[in-house]
Amino acid sequence: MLVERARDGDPRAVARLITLVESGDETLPAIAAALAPHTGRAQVIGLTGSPGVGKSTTTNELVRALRARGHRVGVLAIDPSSPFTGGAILGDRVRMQDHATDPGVYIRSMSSRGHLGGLSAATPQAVRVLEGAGCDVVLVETVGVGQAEVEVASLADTTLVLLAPGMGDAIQAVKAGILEIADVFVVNKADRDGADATVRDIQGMIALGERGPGQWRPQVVRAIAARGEGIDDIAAAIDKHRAWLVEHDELRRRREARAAAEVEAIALGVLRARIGSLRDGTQLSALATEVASGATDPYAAAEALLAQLSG
Ligand SMILES: Nc1nc2c(ncn2[C@@H]2O[C@H](COP(=O)(O)OP(=O)(O)OP(=O)(O)O)[C@@H](O)[C@H]2O)c(=O)[nH]1
Ligand SMILES: [Mg+2]
Repeated sequence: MLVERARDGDPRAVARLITLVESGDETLPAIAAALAPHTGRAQVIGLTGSPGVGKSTTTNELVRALRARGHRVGVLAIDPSSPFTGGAILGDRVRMQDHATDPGVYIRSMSSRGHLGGLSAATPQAVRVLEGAGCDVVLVETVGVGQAEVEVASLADTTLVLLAPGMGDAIQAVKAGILEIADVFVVNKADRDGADATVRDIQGMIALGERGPGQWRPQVVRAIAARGEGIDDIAAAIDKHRAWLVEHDELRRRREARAAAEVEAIALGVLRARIGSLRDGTQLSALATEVASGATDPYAAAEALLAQLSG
């Protein structure tokens, strides 16, 4: 019923479904089954970058541009570290306030903490909810703190990495392995000193990267998101990347890789939960006693454990 109401465009049903996803609710398999026929078509765009670089401001402007094209848009702002639920990162809400009353836009902040498979499992399901609710495009904002941004890249069709002048961001980008995940670099806050140098640094790094024929060459776009400048260029870079994805059958490949990761994360989560329940029982402790005393080895014990789980 919730899924039907979400499909009818009831924002409270959408919010409720995402809360269920966020909390790893036991009804998720049923929700996923109900959503499945309505998913797989939305364009997913990831935005990542250091705290305060302008992700939410850029997202807000991109939503405006996408709305002007007539798209229904979903926004997920993921906070991988904080334990808040169901609510909002205040800053995100304020920055995206422009669209708060637009029925063609869903904006949601979510925490993935506590979810079985972490960000990698919860976010794709939240994307499905938004797709189910009729969103043509879903923007996913994640603060670039290590692993999270690599995960956001794995679930997006196109990943934007935002940088700002100064702050040694370009060097940081290489350290964190961001060069590999960025389809488009946005040098935001181009109203500040050093934007040219940052653009040059990034372009230099891109030039150094090895790329075979037909491979995507990351685009570099400058923007002043706070003034809505450069947003058309960002949209054009996204379109160009999208066309490349389709032309090289990369869209299908990325989506299948994403689905594989999703299935794996769910399966591992289930497995972990089952092993957790064994830990309290006698089976695992009996095996542990044998391993500790040298009666058996840990590999054989692990095989025995897996056999019990699937048996
Ligand atoms: N000077 C300048 N400031 C900007 C620009 N874009 C955004 N800002 C400001 O930078 C601050 C942070 O912007 P946000 O959009 O919240 O940044 P964010 O990356 O979403 O931040 P977190 O979600 O906290 O990581 C705000 O005060 C914005 O007004 C810009 O192009 N130029
Ligand atoms: Mg933000």
